[in-house]
Amino acid sequence: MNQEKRALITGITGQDGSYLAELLLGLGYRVAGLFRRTSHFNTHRIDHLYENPNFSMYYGDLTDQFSVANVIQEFKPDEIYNLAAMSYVKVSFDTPKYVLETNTIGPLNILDYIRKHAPRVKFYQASSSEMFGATRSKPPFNELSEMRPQSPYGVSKLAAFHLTRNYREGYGLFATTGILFNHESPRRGEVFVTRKITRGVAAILKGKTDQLIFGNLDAVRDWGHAKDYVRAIHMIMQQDKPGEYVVATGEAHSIQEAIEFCFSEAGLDWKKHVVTDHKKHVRPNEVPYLQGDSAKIRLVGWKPEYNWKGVLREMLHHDIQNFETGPSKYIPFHLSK
Ligand code: NDP
Ligand code: GDR
Repeated sequence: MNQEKRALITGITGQDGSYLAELLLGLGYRVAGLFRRTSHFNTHRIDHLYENPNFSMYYGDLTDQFSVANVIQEFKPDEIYNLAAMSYVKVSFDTPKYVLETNTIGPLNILDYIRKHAPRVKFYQASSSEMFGATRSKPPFNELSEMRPQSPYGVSKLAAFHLTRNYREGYGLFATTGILFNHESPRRGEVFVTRKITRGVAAILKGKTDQLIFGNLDAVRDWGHAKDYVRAIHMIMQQDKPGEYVVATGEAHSIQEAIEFCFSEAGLDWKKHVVTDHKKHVRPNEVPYLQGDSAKIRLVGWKPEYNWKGVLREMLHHDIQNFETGPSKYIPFHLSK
């Protein structure tokens, strides 16, 4: 048990923040989350944790140095998990400056605070397979593969990755990072392609729409389950030395394969319902193929429990079951016309 350990999670209201909070509370940690003021409540992924006496929340924003300093001073964490980010690659082309401020200056605000005031605090940075982008390395990609990001999001994450390394090597901080490939779950944001597929199939089954519009169906991703990946995040933080770790299943499949699988699980013919609109959904630069080689973290004991079909099946069943009662009954514009 880690009765005395205190973990601060930024991005607590997101997919990974919610699963990581559950994992750490289960291990006996005291957990605090940094969250933003929003005009609507957006805490549905963590509402069930509020009653836990070991769980607390602090208002703040990663781009606001004062709020970052304040929560670290008040909560006094032993470990900081920086999961907060503007994480939607497509929108990063529309808001590039904002993305760099959140995803790069944000972690810098934490790193520089702990360098000056709390150098024993451990820091985890959420890095991404998007950093590989249009790499000329051969797949599967590992920690040494070339990184050539294809979006402002990828660039912002690569800059934060290097800042984490700089602060580790230059100042001796325990500043560590996981390069996580795509991971999904029933809590995945509705705009990401897997959730769009599973919600879309549920909407078709309920007669709410009959057409789903996608972008590039040929893109290939290595999909795992967020629950498996937060276990990896915690494991990376518990190593004797900080470093860089790829986290991936090693299996790669196209968007079309994911669509075919989900439609056939639901007894539907995808060709009758799926159309592509490249103008609306294709990105200025695409990342065509992502497949990870996670041999390094597997050597220290990590192994995923889910494969891509297991993740998609769980998401599909969740979305079909909760379609009438949950927020899923609202079909955003990009699902229909
Ligand atoms: P989500 O988009 O679900 O969650 C992002 C979180 O960051 C939300 O809680 C959001 O808050 C918060 N956030 C955004 N901007 C700020 C800010 N300025 N200050 C404070 N909080 C902020 O992402 P995931 O949970 O899927 O991913 C977690 C992290 O891992 C992200 O950094 C992402 O880039 C990275 N990553 C994710 C992968 C994946 O496949 N899921 C793969 C590789 C990396 P709010 O609810 O208010 O918007
Ligand atoms: P990604 O995830 O960009 O890999 O980033 P996303 O699910 O958005 O896209 C995956 C691939 O699917 C293609 N695609 C579509 N994508 C969306 N969202 N909607 C569509 O209609 C659609 N049609 C085709 C995309 O072009 C892309 O190739 C995710 C995020 O979680 C990042 O934060 C994280 O860092 C990376 O995964 C690893």
